[in-house]
Amino acid sequence: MREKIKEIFIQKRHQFVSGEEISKQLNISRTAVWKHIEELKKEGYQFEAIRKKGYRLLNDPDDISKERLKASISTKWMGKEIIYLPEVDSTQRVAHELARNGALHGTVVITDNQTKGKGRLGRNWFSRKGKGIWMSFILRPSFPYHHAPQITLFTSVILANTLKKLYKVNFMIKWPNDIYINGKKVSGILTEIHGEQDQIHYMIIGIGINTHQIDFPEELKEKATSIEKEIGYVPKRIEFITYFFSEFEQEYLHFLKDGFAPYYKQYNNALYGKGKRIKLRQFNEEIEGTIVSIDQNGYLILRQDNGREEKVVSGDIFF
Ligand code: BTX
Repeated sequence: MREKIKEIFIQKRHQFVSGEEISKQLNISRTAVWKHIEELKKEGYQFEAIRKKGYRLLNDPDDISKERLKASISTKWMGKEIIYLPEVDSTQRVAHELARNGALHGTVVITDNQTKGKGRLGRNWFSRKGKGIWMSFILRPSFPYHHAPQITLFTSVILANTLKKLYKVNFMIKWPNDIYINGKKVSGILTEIHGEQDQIHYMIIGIGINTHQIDFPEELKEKATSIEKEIGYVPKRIEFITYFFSEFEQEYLHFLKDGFAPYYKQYNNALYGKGKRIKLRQFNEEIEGTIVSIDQNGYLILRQDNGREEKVVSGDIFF
């Protein structure tokens, strides 16, 4: 019920909404509305209250609008340029368009509602309004093309570290690009590269994080989760974004200098499914084996039935 009351205030931002209006709309008593508003205040929502007019939302702690992000972020380049769109088909598409037109390294496109979120290999990414962080950022790296896959792994480490630092949750990384908590996916990363031969013109890194979603569509119920579901309280998206940008910017310098090697131990410590037998799909081919680890280049090491270890550069894992 509190979620519905929140929605009403957010949709009618800048307008007064009376307790009576809410009570009628949601079919609850005015006392119940008042109690929910008191609870929202404890969560950091601020209201202006005027007799006979009702309440007006002044500040929403989960607001990720451009002004709010700008005020919170203190990085040098990561997220220095922010494009906030209340609704968009895919932040990935917009970021490509901006990058083609010369947008700066570190430019971020973020939305509250993504209607056609993209996953890898033409899959969909479910991005419900206000229930997650749906963003893409542009990088103009100086490293060669063949190092590009490592940036996805590097980003996974930074994401996982952010989760651990802020929420003390037991995260895992499913090679190459998903973050898992308690066996379910909480976040996915999509890296797209534009370049030629040995030169990268730009990369777009898309990140989807389920922050507040409690209910998932039927097909995702068994495999998806959210930060809120796992930690039991409402996380603040702005806090996550601010911390993640600052970590990413700092560590990116090391990544440029030393590559993925300084991060592969952290990745291995969090590697999901170590010792488990899996199927790995690459293009139209399927290999079976047991996950051993990943190496310093970010390749997955699989032990096959004949005992031979094989290094895999890319693919999709199925348990
Ligand atoms: P992926 O292809 O590894 O994962 C997609 C698969 O994950 C889907 O087929 C589905 O089974 C499952 N899935 C879909 N939505 C969710 C969800 N919300 N939570 C958990 N599991 C889900 C991973 O692709 C990369 C996803 C990147 C998404 C970001 S959002 C911002 C940016 N813009 C954009 O269009 N995509 C990226």
